[in-house]
Amino acid sequence: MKRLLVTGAAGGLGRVMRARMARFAEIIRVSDIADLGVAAAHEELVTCDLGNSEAVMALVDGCDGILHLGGISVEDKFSKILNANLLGLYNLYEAARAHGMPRILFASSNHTVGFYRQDEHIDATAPMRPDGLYGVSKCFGEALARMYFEKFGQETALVRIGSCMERPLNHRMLSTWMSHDDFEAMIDCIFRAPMLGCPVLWGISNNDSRWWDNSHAAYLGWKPRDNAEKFRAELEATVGRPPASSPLALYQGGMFTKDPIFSEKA
Ligand code: NAI
Ligand code: 15L
Repeated sequence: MKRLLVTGAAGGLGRVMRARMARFAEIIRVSDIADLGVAAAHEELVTCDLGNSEAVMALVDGCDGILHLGGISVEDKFSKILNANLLGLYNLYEAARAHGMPRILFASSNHTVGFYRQDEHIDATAPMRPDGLYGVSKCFGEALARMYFEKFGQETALVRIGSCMERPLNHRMLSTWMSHDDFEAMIDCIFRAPMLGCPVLWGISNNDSRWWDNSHAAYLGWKPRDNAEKFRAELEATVGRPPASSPLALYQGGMFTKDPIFSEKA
């Protein structure tokens, strides 16, 4: 690619991936509403609110691919989710439609299916069961992307990320964890694939105790190499197992299932 856009580049995952993106394109356009620091030689920095349609139109202009990590990433007030994850996504897809439909990787979330129990194994055809307004916003994002694919041919990978971080932090993440290396390899497969379409992909490493089946996406050639199991002994010795009645042990979305609807007044 000539130019890859990375949104949410000041965030937790964005900072890690920003540092790994140089090999993917000649120019990396990094964007966020928050401070992006100093540009590397191969980078363009653009501060932008995803909720601002004109700014997003300019942001996408000239890009051949979009790694869309930007947005509200946990349960929050609906007004914040509405601006970044609903309006922001609409703005992104309208901008992509106006600028040659660059392929998009949309960072969706396991919280689209958070109310499945941990003893259920599901694939990409399972009905959505979001565990909060954040999860609902990712369901909206997936539906929006699907509509732009059916109507216009806009390709998107809908990546339902489990827990992408340095290491799993609790027992639930022995199932949901995805290593940074495996995510980078997935990004590579998604942007290199001759034909992508609009698949739902589960963003997890090759964890022994996984709940989600990615076999429908074998055509992408993504083979996650890491396995959260290597952290099990250490986690059980330090954090321990949650009680069997805890949402952390019951639901795929863990504690997100217990989040309240946050008041706009607070
Ligand atoms: P994060 O919250 O650390 O980063 C998100 C970034 O989006 C922040 O830098 C924030 O400033 C930016 N942002 C928020 N509102 C914005 C707006 N209106 N305009 C422009 N930028 C805005 O989240 P993280 O962990 O880096 O996740 C990245 C993406 O991956 C998010 O979309 C999240 O929902 C998704 N995801 C992440 C998972 C993980 O394990 N890290 C798991 C599942 C999904
Ligand atoms: C998410 O969707 C969040 O963005 C992230 O912060 C993690 O909490 C992750 O899910 C998870 O479920 O572990």
